[in-house]
Amino acid sequence: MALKQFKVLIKGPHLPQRLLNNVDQQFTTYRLWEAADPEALLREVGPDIDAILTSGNPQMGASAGLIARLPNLKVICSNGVGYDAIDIAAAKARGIVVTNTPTVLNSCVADLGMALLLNIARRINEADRYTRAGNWQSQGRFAPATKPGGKVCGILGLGSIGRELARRAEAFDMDIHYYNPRSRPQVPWTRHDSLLSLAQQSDFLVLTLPGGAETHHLVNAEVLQALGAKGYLINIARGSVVDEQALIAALDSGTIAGAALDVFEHEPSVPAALLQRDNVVVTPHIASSTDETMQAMADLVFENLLAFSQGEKVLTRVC
Ligand code: 8YV
Repeated sequence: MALKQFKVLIKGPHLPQRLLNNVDQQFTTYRLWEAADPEALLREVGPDIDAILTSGNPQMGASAGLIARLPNLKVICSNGVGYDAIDIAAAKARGIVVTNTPTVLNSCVADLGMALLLNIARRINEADRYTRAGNWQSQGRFAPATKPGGKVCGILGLGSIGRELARRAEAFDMDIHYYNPRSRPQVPWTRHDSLLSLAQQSDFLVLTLPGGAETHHLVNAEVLQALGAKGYLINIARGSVVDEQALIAALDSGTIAGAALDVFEHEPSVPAALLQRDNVVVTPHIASSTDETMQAMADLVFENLLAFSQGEKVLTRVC
């Protein structure tokens, strides 16, 4: 098929400009979110769409409803490793290929996870505010924080990102524990048979598992209770994995010591109760957001789309 005959529906604006430029140059593209009447656009061009370009961002993905509107859809190419916002069952039912961007973002996501752990442990954001407010002069030394070295870093989900996180935590002299549905015999870390057991023994519980129905609210009030009053929760996975109201209640009651969060249940909306606390660090879903990794992800998405459009094997296939 001539490249320009290959029609791509771009789901939303949360995509690197580099990727948008490449796709616009090679294919015929339609920007669903820019359409004055998206429904009219889907009626007009939906039958001819070959591909959806989207991302792992919870606001993007590809719903079963959208997939159903595109009878000629052949491939969904996503910018991101997580594909919980894409209806995989609907895609599989139609034999639609889905691609994502694993591996290229592992180190950046793990870097942010370690940075969030160090930040909440050493209360860096709080110390920054303390200093800027002139409190060092007026109130004296900033109160001591917590030493990560020698503490237990509990990793929920020992996939490729979880293993990168473990390597970083080991470099800070932390004791690595993990819970994963499948044990990883080749790793020298302590495996737990349940999330509750992991939470009970963790000082820092880091979430690196996929989002989706199977992990929805996996971290609930019981798990937070097990993490305990000296425990910290770090989430670089998906907001959906944590019962956010239970987390707020646990912070209110001192059930846990604090939290550092890069993802949220209803992002970009973040509950005010999480923004008004010194013992909560928040970042706006930036774990993979470095120039280098954004470029690598954008190029991988484009290579997948180009390969598919040329009848070649895609590089990183989900289904
Ligand atoms: C992506 C992510 O950058 O990879 C994922 O699943 O959540 C992020 O790393 C984001 O989905 C792109 O918008």
